[in-house]
Amino acid sequence: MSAMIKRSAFCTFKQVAELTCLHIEHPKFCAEICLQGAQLTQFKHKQHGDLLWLSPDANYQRGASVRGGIPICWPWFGALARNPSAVQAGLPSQQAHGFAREFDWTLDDVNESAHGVRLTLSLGHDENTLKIWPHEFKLVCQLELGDDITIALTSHNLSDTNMAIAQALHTYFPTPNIHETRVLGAGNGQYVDALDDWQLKKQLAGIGFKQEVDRIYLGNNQYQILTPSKQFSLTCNSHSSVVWNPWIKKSKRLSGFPSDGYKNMLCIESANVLSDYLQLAPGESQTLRMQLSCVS
Ligand code: TA6
Repeated sequence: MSAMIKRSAFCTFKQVAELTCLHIEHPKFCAEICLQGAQLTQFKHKQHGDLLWLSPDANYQRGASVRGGIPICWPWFGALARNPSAVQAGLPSQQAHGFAREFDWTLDDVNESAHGVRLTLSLGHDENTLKIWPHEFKLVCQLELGDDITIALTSHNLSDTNMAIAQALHTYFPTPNIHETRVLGAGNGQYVDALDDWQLKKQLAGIGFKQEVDRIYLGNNQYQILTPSKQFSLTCNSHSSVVWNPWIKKSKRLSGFPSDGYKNMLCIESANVLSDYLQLAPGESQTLRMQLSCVS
């Protein structure tokens, strides 16, 4: 890995507290990716500014995702018990959002140009992952960073049994004021309300924020996120997504999260969750793709 970075024009390794991160200084943007979880934690475009929110209280510690950026939730989403039975597969109760975000990934490739930087990182099974999840797999994350952020997360089933996976790219967006932020693109769709006994409900028009929101939207929603300072576009190829803001009470009990942090962030998560989970036959692969742009 270090030979690759030695040849790089824009990338250097940096130690941030307990984590090894790749720092990218490109003419178009600067960014930070932690090897732990292949987590893009910071992305600042030279014209558009920050496309991601990073908590001012974020901890860079082993075994837990950094609060902000784009944590990768895999091979289950949220509480294991809330996943489809095929995904639970009789596993004992474990940490929320799976284990991929808690392990160091390998940096396999760095491809640089005047347009941007394409990084490829991977995580494979080993004795530690097999203790948690008894499947042989390879997970490959390709990040294309330039004027936009494009992520392709490919799950490979290397085992001789079927594999059921739920996943999410848990993207934290910045906003100067959550009270004046709206999300379009889910209108007339259905969602499961994780805060109201997981009931199925109908979304009418745009999503506003006046209380905690924790919803799983069904369908291939192409989102527009309208904040007082910027407008983002988020597209993906899956048929489920999550919209979350912790609001006042939950903000107080989240790790690495300031008590008033809810005012300046929202999560829109490109996902394969609930009925949209992945089923991979032996040898099969599937890719979750998302693209995040700042459109004004
Ligand atoms: O995506 C929404 C959610 O499932 C919330 O319920 C909340 O738990 C959030 O993820 C953050 O989870 P984390 O484990 O990263 O603190």
